[in-house]
Amino acid sequence: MAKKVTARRAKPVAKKKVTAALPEGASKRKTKPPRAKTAARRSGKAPRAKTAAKSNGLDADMLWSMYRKMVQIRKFEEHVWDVYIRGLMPGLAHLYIGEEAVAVGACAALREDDYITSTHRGHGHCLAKGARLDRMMAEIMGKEAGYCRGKGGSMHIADMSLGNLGANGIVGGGFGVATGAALSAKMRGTDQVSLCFFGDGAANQGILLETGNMAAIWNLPVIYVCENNQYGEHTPSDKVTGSERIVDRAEAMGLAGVRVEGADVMEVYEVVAAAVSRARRGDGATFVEMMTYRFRGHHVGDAATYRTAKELKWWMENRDPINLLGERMIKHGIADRSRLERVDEQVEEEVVEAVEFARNAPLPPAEQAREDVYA
Ligand SMILES: Cc1ncc(C[n+]2csc(CCOP(=O)(O)OP(=O)(O)O)c2C)c(N)n1
Ligand SMILES: [Mg+2]
Repeated sequence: MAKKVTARRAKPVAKKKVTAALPEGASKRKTKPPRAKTAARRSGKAPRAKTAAKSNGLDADMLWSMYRKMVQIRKFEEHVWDVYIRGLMPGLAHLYIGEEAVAVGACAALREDDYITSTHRGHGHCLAKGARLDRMMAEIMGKEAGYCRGKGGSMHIADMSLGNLGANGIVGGGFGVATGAALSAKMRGTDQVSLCFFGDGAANQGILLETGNMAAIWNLPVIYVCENNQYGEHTPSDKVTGSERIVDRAEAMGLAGVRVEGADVMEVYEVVAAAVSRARRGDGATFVEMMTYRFRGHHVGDAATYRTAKELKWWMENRDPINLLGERMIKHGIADRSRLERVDEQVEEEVVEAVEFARNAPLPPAEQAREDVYA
């Protein structure tokens, strides 16, 4: 007779310190991520961060640029929500609100000719890699002026000229593309790197093991960035993921691994910049787990009733990446509230213009329906 299995995990993972301010009932899952440098040291071979954005030598221009970009993503998506509610776009969109620091910090560490692969929750990645607001919004509204001539929509925005190899409706669909791009860069003898964004849910797709292993044995210039927002659709990550720390899988694949507080754009930048330098030097791939949280539902039509208002409130009050950076800039005398507000107002105007552009742009003509179809 088969033995009754009582414990879900055969071997308990090492105990983590639980943040005192965590909401009740969330302590099992919402452990405070260790500081990146501690995690890096622990893993032995993970990159050590050494960049201009270190806490005391703050690079003001860079912080302003990261602040502005995060606000741009936030406002763009608030307008996507509005466009959806007004019935101006076909289909759905998965909002990135709350996770902005991951895309912005990571892409700030890349060159324009480096590659990214994105996910179904991809607006933030695309904007952080340099996409234009008007063409993004046009794509979301299915207009010909969009990045994929209105045929891709929210989940398939790509722009090869920016190294954006594409958002992807297939969960885990970026692993093969990003790893292949890294192999291509290596074979062509360039020093380009490739960065793969994916979710905690995607981390359970088998292809991660296959591609991560290839990256390790071929020493590929790739960075795997796991956006652990702690849910895959409506399912809490700990219900479907055997290890509390997804980054622990890195060691098994022979990759360097680091876990990062994903709401801290500077920490994200520092760790990814170190991983990028490592990859460019030919020292191989890195796996970075970013602890983050989405403030909206899985997609625009999801009321997110599977999580508590208290949990959401905690994250919004304590881990809003835009507020965290704004307060830090004020503390260090780089910004004051009125200048931050001016940025918000300017960006709002830019996004409103993009919405108007997209609204007035024509739909693709019917004759184009069969173009760009691979059969
Ligand atoms: C191969 C595949 N399986 C299932 C789905 C349906 N699906 C869409 S999003 C999603 C959850 C993905 O979770 P995660 O990777 O954590 O990303 P998040 O939505 O949290 O950003 C699922 C299961 C899909 N699109 N592709
Ligand atoms: Mg997730």
